Amino acid sequence: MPPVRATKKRVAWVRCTACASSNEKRCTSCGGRGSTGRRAGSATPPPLCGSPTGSARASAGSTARARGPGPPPPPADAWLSFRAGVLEELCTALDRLTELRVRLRDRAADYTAMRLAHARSAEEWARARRAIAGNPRYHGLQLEPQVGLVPLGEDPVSGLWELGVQASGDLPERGPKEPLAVGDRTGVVLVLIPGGRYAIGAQPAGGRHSDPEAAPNEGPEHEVDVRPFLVARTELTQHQWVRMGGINSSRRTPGTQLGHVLVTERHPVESASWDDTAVLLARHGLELPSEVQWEVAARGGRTTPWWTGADPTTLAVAENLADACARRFLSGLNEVEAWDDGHFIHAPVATFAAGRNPFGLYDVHGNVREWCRDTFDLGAYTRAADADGDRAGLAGDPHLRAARGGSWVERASFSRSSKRFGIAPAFRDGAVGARPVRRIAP
Ligand SMILES: [Ca+2]
Repeated sequence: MPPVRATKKRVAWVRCTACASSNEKRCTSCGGRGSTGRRAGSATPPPLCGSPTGSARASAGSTARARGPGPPPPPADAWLSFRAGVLEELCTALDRLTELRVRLRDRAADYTAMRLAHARSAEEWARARRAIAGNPRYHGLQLEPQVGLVPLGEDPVSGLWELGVQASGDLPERGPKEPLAVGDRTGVVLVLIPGGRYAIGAQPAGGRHSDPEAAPNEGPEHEVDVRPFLVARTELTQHQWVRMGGINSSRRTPGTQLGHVLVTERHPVESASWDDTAVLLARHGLELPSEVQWEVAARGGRTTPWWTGADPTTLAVAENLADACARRFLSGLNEVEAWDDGHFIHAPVATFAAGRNPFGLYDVHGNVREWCRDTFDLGAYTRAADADGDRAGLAGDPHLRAARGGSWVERASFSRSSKRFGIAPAFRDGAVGARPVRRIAP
């Protein structure tokens, strides 16, 4: 038997296309898979050594077989578009998250400052609580310390207590017999209005609030049981607005020179929408007044069309309205009062020494009109109001918010205590501002 001749198995040497070394099947140099069986001139290029392409294709193929045929993959451009959309959404969400973190940090700083000041003024609050409880105007009210507010004492003229809003500006020191001073950088000072039954509204004839100019939507005169609340003694100033974190979008900002008038930080903020104002005030525990609260505060217990009296000329030394001065400087003002109050745009708040009403509030009839929180309803005064003046079932135009008081562009008849207006909340008007209120925390 002829010897069996061992046959030598032919080894297919290939050149690894990744590391360029010659190997058998698997590249021993780089550990990858070589270009098995490839010969020069082959039409189909092998996968690269170490490249995931080959194994990935194989894996994808086996996965596809396991899942069945399935839907065809989306076209490449649709896939890219989808990923771009997802990326854009992620970026937008990241921006929002960053903005939210900044706002949360600001809020935390505000509340930290409030807590510290609260602790410092504990003794001050204890004295204020005793004094307020003993003041006959407040009928024994036990006022708990209010976060973010500082007691400023009793006004010597009105006999009402005043409290300052921290983080809204400098808080004034009380002198022995004078009302608190008002400066360019003075913060918000709130007057504590006693609770009780107040009459609001007016009609042309009859009742205590007889007013020949009263429109049907200003009546009927009616009484509301109102609980104590705090209301700013002045319109919100541009300084206060900025200190509280607002962006001043007033048409006439500090430094603007118009004729003989140089606008200062003490001028009221204007051209702020209802929405912007409500949001900013809420950050500081404040809000816009209900129409009930506004009228109670503006009347100061008086029954006449203006707190100054039944004669509009009594406003000449007390309020900034459209007058002879405005006629001289402004074109387009056809109806003005005959007197000259010295101002043709808004004036610094509390300019008129004789402009303090019996509650110690300034500019309620003039300077800038003031937003209220109510939806504007012509029939509101026929509906019941709660102790904060809010009325259930308001059926007015949901796109309008109430505003009260006159302004530097209007005559006295438009500044009466019972006069009511409805303005679109997004509207920015150079003659509309705000006077904040605050409910008392229990
Ligand atoms: Ca006003």
